[in-house]
Amino acid sequence: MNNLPLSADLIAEANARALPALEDDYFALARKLERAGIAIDAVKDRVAAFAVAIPTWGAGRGGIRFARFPMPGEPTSIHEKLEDCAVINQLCRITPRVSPHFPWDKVSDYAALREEAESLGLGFDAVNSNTFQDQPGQPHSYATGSLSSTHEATRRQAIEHNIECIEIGRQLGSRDLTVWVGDGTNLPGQQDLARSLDRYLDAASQVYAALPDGWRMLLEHKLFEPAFYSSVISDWGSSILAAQELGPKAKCLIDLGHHAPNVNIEQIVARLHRFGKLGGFHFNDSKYGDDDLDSGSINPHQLFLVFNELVEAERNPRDGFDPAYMIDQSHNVTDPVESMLSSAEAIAQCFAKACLVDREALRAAQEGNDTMMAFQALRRAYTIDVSPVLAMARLEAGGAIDVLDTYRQSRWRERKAQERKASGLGAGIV
Ligand code: RM4
Ligand code: MN
Ligand code: MN
Repeated sequence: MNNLPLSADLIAEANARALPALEDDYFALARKLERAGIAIDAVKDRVAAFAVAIPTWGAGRGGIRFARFPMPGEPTSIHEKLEDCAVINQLCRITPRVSPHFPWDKVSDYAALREEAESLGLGFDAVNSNTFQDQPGQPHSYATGSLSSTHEATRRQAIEHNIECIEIGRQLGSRDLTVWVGDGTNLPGQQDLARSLDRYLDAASQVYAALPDGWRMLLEHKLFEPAFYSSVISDWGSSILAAQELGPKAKCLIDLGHHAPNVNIEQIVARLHRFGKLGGFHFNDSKYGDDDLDSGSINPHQLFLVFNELVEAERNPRDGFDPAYMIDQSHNVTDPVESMLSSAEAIAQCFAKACLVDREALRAAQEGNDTMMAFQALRRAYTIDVSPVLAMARLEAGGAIDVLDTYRQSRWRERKAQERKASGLGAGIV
């Protein structure tokens, strides 16, 4: 970790200016929590141990089906993306791992990439395969499916790509393969709905068979897009059935944006955990569909309720509960570094609030059917401003008290705009 991109002096100077106000707020909150029998340092320790991975593809400006608006200084290679991810982690200290996507992040030497990341203070999280796009020169198209394709050769190509991702992940130090397929149909009758699932299961089991010891295969479901009539792994029901059929190394991954409107996602969390199948999370927020908006920007209360279930799950672990947490967002008009700093903060806030829930009071109210007091147990925790705990944990870990202000002072993006080549205008997610 000898290559951190921002000047330590800049962070230290910004922290020195912000420290008196932080100490004031921290000790006021400590007194408030003490009255409720909570030791603030214990909460701070839990926050300090919390981590959420960042996606390499979130470091660049995203795009929609209609356009992409590049920003000067955005990264255009995996190396520049790692640099930006290192800036994020240097400031917030809760994003020490990066989740790569292949073939987008392909390089010729993965041992060197791992070293490069380590020198930036970063490790690698889940590897993501991509069989939802065709790549130049690819022999078989995924236009009508990948792991569930009706063509044997196309299925084989998709299986081989996933196995290649595992091999790359092994070199990078990952231990999870996340598989999201866009497979599905766009018109009723296009495919036999039962047979396409059979084909998916058969192909996925061949990927599963290639998992090294200690690895997991995370199945990510998504209701629609790119398939608009039916998706093969459309919901948590399909996902858990597939994971159960594949075996113990297969788990389900919940992306917050991949559900029907108004679905009770926190209940899905509890259900998947009950069956030992909750393997990972993609955090983002949405108003309409898979909007990939910044975490906590639309429905922070839902995020808190999700963490409430995750903290419950931590207290009652099943099947080695150890979910892979990741941010999965598309930053279309903001500086992606700023969006991810703000999102990591929103996510950690909800985690910290969930840690503040008086579990005994909640349980007693639930057992006694005291509906209002059960809700109040959650409400009391949700309304506490935990930002001083987060800031103190960051400061002690070497990060910045005010992440966004320090980032702006560093003039990182302006400096990179002078050095980096311009990115393309093309539409799409990368
Ligand atoms: C999908 C899904 C996947 C991500 C791609 C880029 O909607 O969320 O996790 O790999 O987008
Ligand atoms: Mn996702
Ligand atoms: Mn998505």
